[in-house]
Amino acid sequence: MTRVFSGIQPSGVPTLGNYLGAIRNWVPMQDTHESIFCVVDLHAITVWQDPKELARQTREMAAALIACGLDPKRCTLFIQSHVHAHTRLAWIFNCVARLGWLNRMTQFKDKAGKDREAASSGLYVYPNLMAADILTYHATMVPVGDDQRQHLELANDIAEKFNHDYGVDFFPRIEPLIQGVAARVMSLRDGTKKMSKSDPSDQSRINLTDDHDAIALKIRRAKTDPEPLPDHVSGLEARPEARNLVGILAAITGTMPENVLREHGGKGFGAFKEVLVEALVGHLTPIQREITRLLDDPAALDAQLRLGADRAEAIAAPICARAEGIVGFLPRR
Ligand code: AQP
Repeated sequence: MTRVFSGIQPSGVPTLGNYLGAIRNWVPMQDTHESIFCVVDLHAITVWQDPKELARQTREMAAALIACGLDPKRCTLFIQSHVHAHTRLAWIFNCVARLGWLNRMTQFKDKAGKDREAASSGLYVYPNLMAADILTYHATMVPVGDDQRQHLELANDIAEKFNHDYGVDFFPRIEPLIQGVAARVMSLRDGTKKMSKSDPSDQSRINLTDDHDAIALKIRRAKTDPEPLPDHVSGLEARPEARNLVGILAAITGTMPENVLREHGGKGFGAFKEVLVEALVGHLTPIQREITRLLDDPAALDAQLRLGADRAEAIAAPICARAEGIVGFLPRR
């Protein structure tokens, strides 16, 4: 069975972008692939996180993943810092990846912003850790949102260079799996920027935990243009905000944007936004109830994550140890 790996940062509440671009696509994979999913807290601290909040958000993220349909019995679900192979292999990859490769990463440029000198070195080498996350499981398929495509290409470059430099055929090639009409959900305030859990404006995103009123307010305030909706997808060209809202409704109702426009083309945004609010509330309410239920029993949640970490460790540690042997590290006897 193909081994699948993916992760999500506990850097805030999961957004509709995380859900539609990634989490929702992970759920069916549990039945068709050997699936490993991880709350990547090591990645989260590449930008400042309040320690208490990080701990709370890590549990909340794990609860949200289960509430969205990940079943710790059918997949391996764990917290990244609980399995040390990730950081051990990441160090080797820090020494394999070239600075020129990292300099091309657009996520670093976006997140570091204008003051690059002040960014953490962790943020810079983030893609090397991501490569280690995947390759310490010899996973070959990685379901992610479109924003991660460049990092996965880099992971393949690292795997290839490792194999070439040490004359081995050890790390496999990774296939990104970028699925669905909502592979990139955009900010509600700026249709050219992706929706992010750490965007300073809460109005830019729908959080999976937002209640009816919050969703209604954010969607009603979402930036749009003055034109009514077109009848055809070609009419969404150069209208990023309209395209985003149509894409969200299509994804949440399990259809294609052309079908949404067949039904709503010609409407103004006022009426369309009300349809979108109802669809979002209907879809997210059961997930929110389940998150609350799971967080009411943190000991049970932690026990599930501990079992997940044990299972992950059993796969990752031997692969990492073999990589260390290839590099020439003397085993501890
Ligand atoms: N806007 C998005 N549309 C579609 N997919 C998205 N993903 C993130 N944003 C969108 C996908 O969600 C998965 C987990 O992402 P992550 O938490 O590991 O990192 P990220 O891509 O940096 O997500 P955020 O929400 O933007 O977090 P912050 O604000 O902390 O940086 C990935 O598969 C990603 O593609």
